[in-house]
Amino acid sequence: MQQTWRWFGPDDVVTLDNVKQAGATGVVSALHHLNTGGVWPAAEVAKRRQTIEDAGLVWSVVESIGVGEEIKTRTGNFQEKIDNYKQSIRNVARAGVKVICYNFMAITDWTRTNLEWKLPTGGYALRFDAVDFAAYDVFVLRRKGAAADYPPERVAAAEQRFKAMSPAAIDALEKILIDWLPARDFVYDRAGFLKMLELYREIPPERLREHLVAFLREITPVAEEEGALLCIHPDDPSFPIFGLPRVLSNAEDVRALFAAVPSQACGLTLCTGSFGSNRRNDLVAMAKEFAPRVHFAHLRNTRHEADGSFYEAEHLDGDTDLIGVAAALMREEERRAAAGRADAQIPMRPDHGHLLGDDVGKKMNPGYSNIGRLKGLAELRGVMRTIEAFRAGRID
Ligand code: DNO
Repeated sequence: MQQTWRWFGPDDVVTLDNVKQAGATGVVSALHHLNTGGVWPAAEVAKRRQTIEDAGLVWSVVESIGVGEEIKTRTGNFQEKIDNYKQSIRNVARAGVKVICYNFMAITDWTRTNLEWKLPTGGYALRFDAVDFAAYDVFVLRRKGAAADYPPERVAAAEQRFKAMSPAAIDALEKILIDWLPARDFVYDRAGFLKMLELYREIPPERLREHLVAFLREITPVAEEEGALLCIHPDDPSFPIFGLPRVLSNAEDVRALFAAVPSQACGLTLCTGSFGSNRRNDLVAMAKEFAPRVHFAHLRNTRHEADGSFYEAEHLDGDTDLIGVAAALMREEERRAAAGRADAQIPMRPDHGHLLGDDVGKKMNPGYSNIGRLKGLAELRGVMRTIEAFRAGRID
């Protein structure tokens, strides 16, 4: 697999130099400052590409061109936004960046309750605490009908938790849940968030899926014309939150999408961490089944707890068998190479990393530390090299 690394642009404190030192060759980047629904101008795309190439790297993947709420809800100026999206696809593809990742999560992007959860080793991880989440949803946000979405014992635990929280702790939790950048290119306050939740009450999952398919039927032909590969990123977590509809949380969702839009240009970002947040997902089986249409892989791990919480574990030490996933994707690469396909190499990136060592206290994007990701990539590189050696018969 091609080893890539997410870089948020010139303001990212983890520099392109760091990317090279980590041994990645490809960069995953987006024009975050332009992710408000307009066209990404060709000149801006060219500028980002030049910056990456000047550092001796290649811009391999766009992650992400943001999909506005108008497109997901099919309200307001959604058609204009779809047209802009098409032009952005053309502009990035013509600049040579052919893999385009996006997601279709209503309002939110990946959601955690704690961005610096102390691990037994002393490093810090991202964590989703099911009780904190319910405490916010039921007792702070007071979303209509929220309590009915949780088992009664979780609501009871959440009430206790809420009663013990200081106003500052509540503010901190709220900031993490509805108002932070840049995993999302947008922020909400409580009133704005509740308003969006109301809008989505009218949109059950089947409707949201129809909206996704309608969107893809418009943009996939553009990607085909440009030789680009679209790859949807799964819902994170891969179960409903805030009562919002979900459309890409498990194998059935992927099957339904692939059947509705049967083009090779309409593919998947296999994010093992996002799908892995739902214990029912078998990532090795999913990697095998969907491999022909996996255009990009995010490799990270999760560890589940009895009460529904999970945290982001060591790359090789969570509940997901990342060695099995890597082996499945590498088999797919062999098949593609044998068929002479141009996309024989699947770009992968070590997704998220723990906050470790000298990185602690630096202003890094949560999950996007230097040392933690470097460690994740190094471990995954070791896995890939070992699989290669084994398959080449150099070891038995
Ligand atoms: C989390 C990321 C996601 C991802 C988007 C893709 O770290 O994998 O934020 O970039 O969901 O659109």
